[in-house]
Amino acid sequence: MKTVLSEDHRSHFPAGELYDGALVRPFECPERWEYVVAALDAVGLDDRLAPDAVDLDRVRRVHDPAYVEFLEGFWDDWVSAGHTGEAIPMNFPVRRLRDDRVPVDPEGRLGYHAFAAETAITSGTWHAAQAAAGISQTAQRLVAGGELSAFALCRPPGHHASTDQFGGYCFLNNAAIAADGFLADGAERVAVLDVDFHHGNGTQDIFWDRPEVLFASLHGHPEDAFPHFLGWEDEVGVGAAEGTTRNYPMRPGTAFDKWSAALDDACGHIEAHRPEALVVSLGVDAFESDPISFFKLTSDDFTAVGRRIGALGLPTVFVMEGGYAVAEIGTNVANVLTGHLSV
Ligand code: 5XA
Ligand code: ZN
Repeated sequence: MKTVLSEDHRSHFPAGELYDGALVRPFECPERWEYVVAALDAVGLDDRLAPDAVDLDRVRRVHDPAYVEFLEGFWDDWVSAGHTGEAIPMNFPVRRLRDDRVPVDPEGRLGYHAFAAETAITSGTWHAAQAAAGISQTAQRLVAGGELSAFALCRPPGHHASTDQFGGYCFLNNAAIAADGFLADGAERVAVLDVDFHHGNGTQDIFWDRPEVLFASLHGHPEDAFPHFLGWEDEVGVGAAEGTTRNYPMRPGTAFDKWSAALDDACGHIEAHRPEALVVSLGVDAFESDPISFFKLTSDDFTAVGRRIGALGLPTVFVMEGGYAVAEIGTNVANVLTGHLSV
């Protein structure tokens, strides 16, 4: 299995994340990438590939072109308006406010395109986000071209990014871009399996009314976990796409016995969808020691996760999402990939 990766991720690393009433060093940090690379080396997964340049026309198939333009030009507008610090969104068009007017002021546009305040935009954010999308596109191209699987080592992650909003450390939805890439290349049906601890609200939003994409997500229950306002079991898609969204919200303390039953059920729906390719939103923050999550999966469990996904027998693109137990993130990712290859 080839890993597509680039050093460009380093250009996005905000000085601060709003957490617990303070600006802290972001959990989503560059060392995560380094630990993953080292762990892949340790298990011999050292077939590496640099990404092609991002294809923004394809990015605009899943994201609103106005949102892509916002991300691309925002930092210059922010600085031109006299701001000197990182851009942290602070007010949003929520209930009882209007969301049908886009402000002109950069601070207003920032809130318009955001859904959470922990995620700052910096001078290098667009550079890293578009590079991550290019990584995911390159991995998708490898698999569309006949490779059985590929790993897109994306940073920043993507599954919270909706058609026109960023948040939860995500700007462009790398997994959705890969899934849609298969459709653009002629596939009739694809599936996205999201095993990150957090609900993939952005991916769900993007494919909500698209029956050709089956989206299944295993995550902390929205009553208990970010992003809190999406991810209930009764969210199933709309119109012709009804039944092509499957949510598995689970409670604090969930361990592998219950989690793997949900994975089995999700895999059943994926098989029934008869996809030509699978995209896995590979977060490993379901790990027992993750600092911002509450599931209890062990490192060995991640090997079983990879094996179960491998048993689907589908051409598969793994796309890196979350995971913040930095010392173990590499082992957990490597365990999923080696488990997958062992089938
Ligand atoms: O998968 N999403 C994440 O890991 C980010 C969660 C951000 C919580 N504020
Ligand atoms: Zn996560």
